[in-house]
Amino acid sequence: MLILLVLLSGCKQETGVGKFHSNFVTIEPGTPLDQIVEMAANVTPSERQLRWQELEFVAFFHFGVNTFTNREWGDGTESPDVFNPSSLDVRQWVETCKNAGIKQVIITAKHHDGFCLWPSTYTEHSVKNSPWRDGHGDVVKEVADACREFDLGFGVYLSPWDRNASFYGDSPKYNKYFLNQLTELLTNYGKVDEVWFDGANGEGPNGKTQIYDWEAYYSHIRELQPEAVIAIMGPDVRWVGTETGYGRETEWSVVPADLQDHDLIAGSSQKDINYVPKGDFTQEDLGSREAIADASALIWYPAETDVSIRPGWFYHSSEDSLVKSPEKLLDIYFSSIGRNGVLLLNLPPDLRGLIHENDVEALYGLKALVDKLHKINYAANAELSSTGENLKALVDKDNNTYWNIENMKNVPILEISLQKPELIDVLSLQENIRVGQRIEEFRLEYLEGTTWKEATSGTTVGYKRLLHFEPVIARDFRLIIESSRLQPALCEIGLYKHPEI
Ligand code: FUL
Repeated sequence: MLILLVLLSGCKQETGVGKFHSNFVTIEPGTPLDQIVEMAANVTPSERQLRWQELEFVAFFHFGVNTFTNREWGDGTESPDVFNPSSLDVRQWVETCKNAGIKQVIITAKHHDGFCLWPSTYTEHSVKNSPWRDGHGDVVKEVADACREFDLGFGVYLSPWDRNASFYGDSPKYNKYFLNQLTELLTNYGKVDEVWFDGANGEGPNGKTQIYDWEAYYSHIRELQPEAVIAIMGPDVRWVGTETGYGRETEWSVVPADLQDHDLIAGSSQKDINYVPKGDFTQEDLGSREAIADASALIWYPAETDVSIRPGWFYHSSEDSLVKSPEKLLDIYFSSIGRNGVLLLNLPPDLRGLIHENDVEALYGLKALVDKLHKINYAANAELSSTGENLKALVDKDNNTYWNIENMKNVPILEISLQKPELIDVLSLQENIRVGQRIEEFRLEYLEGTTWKEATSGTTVGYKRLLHFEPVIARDFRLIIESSRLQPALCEIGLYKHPEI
């Protein structure tokens, strides 16, 4: 396990607190729990994980033969003839994302049907044999180019499960094929920021069993695109465990290393379209003191929360009226980005090869709500007081700086006195994860007359925590960090009005 961890992580960095940290730690049997907790508090993201986390909001484009056959899972027998978008405009996809505040996109270069959106030399099942642009088109290239033009990150989804490759199940041969496809994707399209391997496999009991050479895939990616994160069936980014857009209220980015187990991930992955995943990934608690007590190693393995803007992952005209509303998307925003996750929102291009008007409208509606939410941070002009140092860091919009409470003996309390009483119903907190994820329990109170009353409370913070609570009108607030693994490094605080009020 250790060798694997070193190969996958390879990260040591110096943080603001002057200690060397890394994104994994091994634990000797018999280590007392308080020491394990301290070790957990010092696990930090690798540079590539940090960059990814700070994106906050990324998009999926599910596009391929399924778009034209009106299916969710193709079986690999589709003729490339069906792939024929009438007016594909990838710039429209990427520009829409840019306008909506999305920072990176991931294209389904190959879904389970094995059809490649780039003209792979290793298969005939690709755009090169489609009527689209007389077989001279390359969707992957267009997406990569548009990402560069609009300054967005670029990622590829490459399905390990391939229902078209006749040699799928002939493990060495398919592994070689898969590596060749990775080589094409990772060398011909400039910088790649995320490689997404899903865990789905619908082969029945008599189906083909493919033994994937994950280690070879990972070292190949590290060699060709060292800055790319490898997600889901990969070491850098963890699937949150549902496809609803709702993450855990208690979300630790430091978890036991065995959560990287491929069988575990695949076992809890989607088995068919109507399957509700029920594996360990859906458990409520992955990283609490109890959850890490028996771990032999801990890793920084943060959650990505994926969901589609429509019921399906691929475009179906029958779902044009079922696009999620801006209000629903905002709720998802609170429950993904606001629960220490990165939101991966799927926008499936339609038969024309465009993001449908209804999806664009919903997405722009979300953007307007998010902008309205963040318009005034009432904490920014408030008087902040506490015994800690560098309080200004809490409202400087810089995730590198933080409220330094290293020498504080008692429970940290931050008092926030607004300029005048305001209606407040949203709390935003961020930890400087370069130092580690540490907060276990916090409470926000407001002063009513001479009595402090609870406005809201929570457990983990991590990169970001957003809480929407019953509105209160008050001038004085206080944040109490009731429990923390080592000194917390809170870097930002926000008090806002919910945009729907
Ligand atoms: C799953 C796949 O089976 C779905 O079709 C979709 O691509 C989703 C994001 O991942 O594993």
